[in-house]
Amino acid sequence: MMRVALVNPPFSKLVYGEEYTIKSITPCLGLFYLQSYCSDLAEIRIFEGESYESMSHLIAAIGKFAPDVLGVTTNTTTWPLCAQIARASEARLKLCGGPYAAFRIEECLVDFDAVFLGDGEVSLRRLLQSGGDLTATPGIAWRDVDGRVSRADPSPLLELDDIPYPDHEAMQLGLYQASPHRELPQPFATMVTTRGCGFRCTFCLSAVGGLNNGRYRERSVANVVGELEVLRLKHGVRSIQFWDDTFTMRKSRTRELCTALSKLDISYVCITRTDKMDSETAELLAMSGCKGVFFGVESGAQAILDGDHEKGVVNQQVVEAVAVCRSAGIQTTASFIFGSIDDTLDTIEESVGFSLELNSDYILYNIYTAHPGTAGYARAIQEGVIDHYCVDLQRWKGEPEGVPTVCKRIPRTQLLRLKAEAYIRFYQQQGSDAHAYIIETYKSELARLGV
Ligand code: B12
Ligand code: SF4
Repeated sequence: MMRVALVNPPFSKLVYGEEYTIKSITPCLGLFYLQSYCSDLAEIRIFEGESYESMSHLIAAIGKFAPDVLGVTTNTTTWPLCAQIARASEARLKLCGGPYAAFRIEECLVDFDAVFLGDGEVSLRRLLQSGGDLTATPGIAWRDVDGRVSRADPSPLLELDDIPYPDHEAMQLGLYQASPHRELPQPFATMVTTRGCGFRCTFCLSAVGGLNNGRYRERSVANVVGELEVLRLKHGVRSIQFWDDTFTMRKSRTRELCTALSKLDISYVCITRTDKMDSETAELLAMSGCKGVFFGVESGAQAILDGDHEKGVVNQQVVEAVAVCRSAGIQTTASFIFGSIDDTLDTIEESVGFSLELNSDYILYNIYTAHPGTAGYARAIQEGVIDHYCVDLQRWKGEPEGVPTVCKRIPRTQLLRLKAEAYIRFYQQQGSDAHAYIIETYKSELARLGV
């Protein structure tokens, strides 16, 4: 039997910084789905980078397993580590997939033999069945004997109910930790009940044009409940973090799912759009165990929300969505983006002002990254803000994640400053001692930035 190593590189230090201790480590579901779909064909082991002391420990563990096939999941942040893992491996076939690789084929084919485009289950299965024949594998890009990039026909998209549940046993649930903000009862697990989203937000790879062209697909409620029962009865899981892009996409499904969830005695958190939340939905979520909802608000300046992000939401809907959740007893997190192409000091101040009035329980202020494959990335290139960039800490000095800022009017350091100040303002306004450590973290950040 072939041996396959599937690797998720470590990311928390890259994303949250060395000193930042608040982190949520959750299993890489995409790799666990690949494993469950192909486990009869190969010995597949998953390597979660976060659980190793360092990259060299991770690389040594993969080497010890001596895989025939190495598969690495990529995103913009971790790309340099993905390439490093491939270079260090002696596997006969080196494969990559995930959100970065799908849109950076040529770059990935320097260190990898093939790039998997979109959902990987069917493609990986065909590859393993063929004994590693790339020419017999749908849904990939690879270099042919002349070194030219070839693209196979896309894989058919599976019915999600046809994919076996990920192996929760193998996930070693104890390895992972939910975000401590959430106060979710342990043990917890993560799940996706849908894939894709299909709205048109220009910064997002789940949008039209992104992975699987953003196509929205659902698992049946019965299939979801079956997995929840395994988690509850076999693993004693008491809470779930649903990673669906838009958990409440369809009202009738939300009703059906919440009715089923209410019988399971499980607490959960989920993500959705503000225009997919109303008082009925909030009540349904609350009675079925929902403790928290994450909303991508993006900007409090309507002109930026419409122009840069094409979110398709008006800010009054954001206000109402947060309010109905609060009335139903559900905590909310509002996530904002600073530094989109046309953001200015005024629009960011408008956004911060909006966030302070919104009265959400938690807040996230992020700095915009133009991810390859998004409409925002294409626009940034078209308008000459960036060229076709590589993730490169040398080239983009001072850019923490090695990617360039695309904001036309505000440089990165100033965005970092605005972000730290916004966090301090938000949590000072909340006034609770519980948030003192966040305020201190961002005061240190301001000191580091020389303010
Ligand atoms: C859960 C999640 C997280 C979790 C991570 C959990 C984990 N351990 O992986 C947390 C909260 C930590 C997180 C953090 C971040 N995330 Co995130 N996250 C998601 C989310 C919502 C769901 C991922 C998921 O489970 N999908 C379901 C599985 C089934 O799909 P999949 O992962 O794509 O895998 C399939 C295929 O892509 C393919 N495949 C993937 N890898 C491989 C490898 C091989 C070898 C093969 C054959 C196939 C294959 O096969 C899989 C099965 O079909 C996605 C959005 C989305 N809908 O995908 C964003 C997403 C992946 N995140 C994104 C981003 C930007 C981030 C952050 C950078 C944000 C930040 N600044 O903090 C960080 C970076 C984290 C990191 N790993 O580096 C972007 C990535 C864009 C990009 N090009 O990088 C996404 C796509 C959001 C978006 N819509 O734009 N994230
Ligand atoms: S609604 Fe959310 S998941 Fe869907 S395209 Fe927009 S940002 Fe992405």
